[in-house]
Amino acid sequence: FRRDLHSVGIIGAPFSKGQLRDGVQLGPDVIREAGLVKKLEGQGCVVKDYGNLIFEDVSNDEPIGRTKQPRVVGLANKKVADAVQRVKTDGHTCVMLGGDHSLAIGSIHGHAACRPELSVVWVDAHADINTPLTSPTGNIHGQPMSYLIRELCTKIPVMPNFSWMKPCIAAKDVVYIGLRDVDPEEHYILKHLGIKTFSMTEVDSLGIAKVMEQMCDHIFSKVKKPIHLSYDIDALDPSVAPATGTPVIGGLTYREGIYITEYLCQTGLLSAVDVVEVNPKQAKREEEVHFTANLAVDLVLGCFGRVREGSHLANYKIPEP
Ligand code: B3U
Ligand code: MN
Ligand code: MN
Repeated sequence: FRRDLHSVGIIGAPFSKGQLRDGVQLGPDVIREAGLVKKLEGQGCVVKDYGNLIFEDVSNDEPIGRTKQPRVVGLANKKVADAVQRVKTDGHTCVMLGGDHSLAIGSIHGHAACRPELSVVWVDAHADINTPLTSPTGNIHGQPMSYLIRELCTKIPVMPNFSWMKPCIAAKDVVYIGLRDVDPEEHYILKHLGIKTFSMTEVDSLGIAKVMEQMCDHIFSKVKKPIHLSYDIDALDPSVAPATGTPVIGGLTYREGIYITEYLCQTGLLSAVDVVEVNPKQAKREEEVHFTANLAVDLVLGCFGRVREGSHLANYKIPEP
């Protein structure tokens, strides 16, 4: 068997304004405090932590239609895009720690600037594919996919601080896993564009192993493109990931969640990973913060070679007395 050497570049994105709950900006720090860098190094990764991005405030960021705080979200995502592009140019697999899921706009855009042909694996309870005109809440964290998918470009209004971006992903290159809270308008968009989805129903009926096989059959049907994994912690069941803003009952188990990362690691094509929506202020007890953050760390470890059977160095010898 083969043991890949992973070079990992970490970006913290302490940003919360794609939604209204305070606390999700603390995600990068609680995930680091759970030992992310040390644990990655402990499994043989070479890690460069680029630290946290600093996001500027925008005054008078009035809603546009229903869309809340569009200017500050647009500006923050430009920063994320530039940072991800830098990490990719430096030759690492990029890990973007959120922050809310609006940050996937910048993360995927920056990734696509370096790898024009990308597949996106979106692991989430939600589809996050509302357009600014279909969104029931106006929160941009429920909309990032609609900005990124080429087939939706005529449905997205012009918005301030978004002129730096253009849609860069084809609908056929997107796969969802874990869906269980999809708005009717989003459901229409998913069906209309023929996007491949594995909702919790498919996870139940097929099992996670078949889901991953079929997922890969879909995204690798023609050429093998680099994979962008965008992992919303609320894909996991609230019993294992309670510290998040919009928990939805009936989610992935810890084992299913980890299996996704192990499987994607095995493809050898993981090129960037987002871990978003960890919100320590949404926990009821301190303990919940810790197991949600530990879970986030375990997901990243799974992306970079950790396997549950254990592993050892190629030159290991049993000590002789
Ligand atoms: N679909 C709803 C709710 C939502 C989306 N993402 C989260 N919540 N976390 C919306 O606001 O677009
Ligand atoms: Mn999400
Ligand atoms: Mn979600």
